[in-house]
Amino acid sequence: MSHVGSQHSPQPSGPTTPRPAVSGRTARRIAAALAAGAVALGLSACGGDGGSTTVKKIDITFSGSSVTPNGDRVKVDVDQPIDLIVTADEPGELHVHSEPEQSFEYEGGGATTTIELQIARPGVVEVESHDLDELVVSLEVS
Ligand SMILES: [Cu+2]
Repeated sequence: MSHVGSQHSPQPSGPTTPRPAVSGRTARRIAAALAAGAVALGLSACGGDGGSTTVKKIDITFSGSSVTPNGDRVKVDVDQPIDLIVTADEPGELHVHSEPEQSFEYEGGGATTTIELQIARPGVVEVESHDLDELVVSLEVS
């Protein structure tokens, strides 16, 4: 019999079994799902929580040894643009107790200086004049 050898040909078995051909398609599906997830994350990061983007303007007047306002609480949103509009008879510096702290110089002689700031996290941020040792406003950031 000339075909005996073929009857004893080894069966494919064990680790040499070829894998099903779907693995490539599965990998593409996973990649697509990851991409969709990334888009969703991007949207939620940019969409915000409806916080105001309207500029909050706070007028501050220094005259002699007094300042107006003098310890008022002002509510602002996280990342809302804030303009401190400072009119002063003497030049000085405002201290913003955010993280990190910031200080801004303003002009004197009755000039008006606009200081722009934004607070990135919720909390209470005090704006002080160290020249007068006075609390000007407390920003309630939420
Ligand atoms: Cu300070």
